[in-house]
Amino acid sequence: MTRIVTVGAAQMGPVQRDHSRTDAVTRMLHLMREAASRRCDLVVFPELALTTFFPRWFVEDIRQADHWYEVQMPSPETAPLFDESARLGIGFCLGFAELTPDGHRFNTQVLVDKTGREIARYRKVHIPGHENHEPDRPFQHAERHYFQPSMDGFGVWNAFGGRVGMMICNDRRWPESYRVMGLQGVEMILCGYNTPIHYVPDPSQDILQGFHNALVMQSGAYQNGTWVVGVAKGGVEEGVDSLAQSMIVAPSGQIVAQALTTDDELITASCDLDWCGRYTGTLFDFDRYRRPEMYGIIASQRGVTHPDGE
Ligand code: CDV
Repeated sequence: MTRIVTVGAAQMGPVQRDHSRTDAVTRMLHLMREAASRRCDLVVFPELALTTFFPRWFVEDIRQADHWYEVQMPSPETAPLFDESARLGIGFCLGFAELTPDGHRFNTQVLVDKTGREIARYRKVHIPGHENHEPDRPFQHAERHYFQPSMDGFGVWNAFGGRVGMMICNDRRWPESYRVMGLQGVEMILCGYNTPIHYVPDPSQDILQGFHNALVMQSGAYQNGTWVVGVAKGGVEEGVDSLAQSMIVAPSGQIVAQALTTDDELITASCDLDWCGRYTGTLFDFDRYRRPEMYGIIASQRGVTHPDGE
């Protein structure tokens, strides 16, 4: 029996500062219903989907930013997503800022099954940007001020008839993210993102944002024999233009669906999870061909050491 998961990548256009959570949820409900009408098993929303990308502003006293975080999931504002998921019989994955009861702040994605029940929670591992206010920037990317990195790492869960993993935005640029999930037999990785097109530390990368986005997800998919679902919050949000180009990538590395707009848009693909085995059972038969004894420094060393010891 084939194992087909029909997945929807529910790209969102901008969520402006004065848009409420209810505004965002209303848009997501619309996308979810469209996904259900296209027979999706699962619909994936972007990183920090409920609010604007608030790390673009710096506030010294982080408690003044508490209103951007969710202290419960579901909450009265987000419950309609869980209720509609159960009513329609469709799972979903949602990115949000999480403030835990003991005061920890994470950039989080939740995976919910077709009955509206939480399966898993993933907290972002690679936190990009800066810790302190950098007033010379045209806009901030202070994720390192607002979020602590996950201590749990990359999990893989039995869900939707296969093995599903999650990562968030900057995680997709790091080969280790995919490999840690690949070594747990992942078959589909779900990834929301907010990627400003202007990369302040090196603007020469601006024109390459779309290329780099595809490059990392296509190579990660191929090298680990997995489906990858990348979902943007794109368009001009509070004056900052962000990459759209949401895509669904096959284990072959081929893009099978890609968003055309920079706004709310659903793209779908029927993903044969058994296709993963064509890669993980041949070229990338990890057990047969990997040489972990040669890769020790990947797990033991953080930065670069040069051959001359500098
Ligand atoms: N939200 C993100 O993690 N954004 C980052 C930064 C570096 C733009 C990204 O990798 O796309």
